[in-house]
Amino acid sequence: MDLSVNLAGMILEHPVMNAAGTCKMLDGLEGIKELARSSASAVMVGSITLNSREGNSGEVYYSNPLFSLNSLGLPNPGADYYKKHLPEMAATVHDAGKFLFVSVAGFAPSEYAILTRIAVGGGADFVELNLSCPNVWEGREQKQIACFNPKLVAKILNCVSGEFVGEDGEFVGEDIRLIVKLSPFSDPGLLKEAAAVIAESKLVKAVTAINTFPNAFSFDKTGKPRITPGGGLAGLAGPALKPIGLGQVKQLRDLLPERLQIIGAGGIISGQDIVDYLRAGAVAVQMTTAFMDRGPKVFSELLREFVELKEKESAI
Ligand code: RRO
Repeated sequence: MDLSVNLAGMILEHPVMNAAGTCKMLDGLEGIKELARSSASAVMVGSITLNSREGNSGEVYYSNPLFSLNSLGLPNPGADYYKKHLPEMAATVHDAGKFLFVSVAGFAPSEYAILTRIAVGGGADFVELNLSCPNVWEGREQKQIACFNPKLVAKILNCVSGEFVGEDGEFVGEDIRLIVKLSPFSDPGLLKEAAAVIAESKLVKAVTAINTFPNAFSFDKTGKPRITPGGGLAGLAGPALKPIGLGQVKQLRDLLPERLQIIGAGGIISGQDIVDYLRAGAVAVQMTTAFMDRGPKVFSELLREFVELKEKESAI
């Protein structure tokens, strides 16, 4: 069965891949090499930052069958590591017939621009701007989540576009495949504003909806927060996030021009979840919690379920 997907002109074998936050290194259990051997149609690396980051400490991940919580805090070895290793990462992924996505997270608009340039230079086929990281804390201060500030989103997109201007001042970034990743918006009016800003950018080809729901909280049986950093506040994902994710995809499909595609994420643990996200308006899907909990075999397992459902559908 042909499951191929045209994402911004690139033909993915099928719509299923890992989400950002699950693969940062070349080697290791959840490294690029492992993902290149999996059945995912593309490999997402990142989010990466300019400076290396250890990430948050203590309990940073929890999951149960209903939801997951994380406060990883953007751990990654920083731009120098990726400058050195992205070409090999790209070759590994390309040799496996897959595409390389790199998620970048800046602490200023200029950092998004620099990181995008590094990702493209290293061979990334797609660059995902993470405008929605909920878990960066400086003491009790939580870093602003960029996507909730449309003016900041515009600044970041302008800054990244500015990186792709030729000597004569003309735009030379037509071939850059930029994706922006958003948080779930509880205010439909604000989502409309953010969508309008994104639609104005020539660089953006797709939107990933959604990142985790910020600042969720859970106690363990003894009354202790399940997550240590941020006083226990953490990004919520897993099955509980699916109806919210579907709602965001549906709204974005109505708000965005047709040329902007949508990648769905949030609570995908079965083939039916993939069908539902595609029905809501996504062209591809990403997984975090299911991959974290079940490992790389999750891609072949979900694909099998997805194909079975498609076959039943076409038999009707
Ligand atoms: O690293 C994290 O804690 C993290 C990131 Br950057 C993100 O975008 N979303 C998330 O749930 N966790």
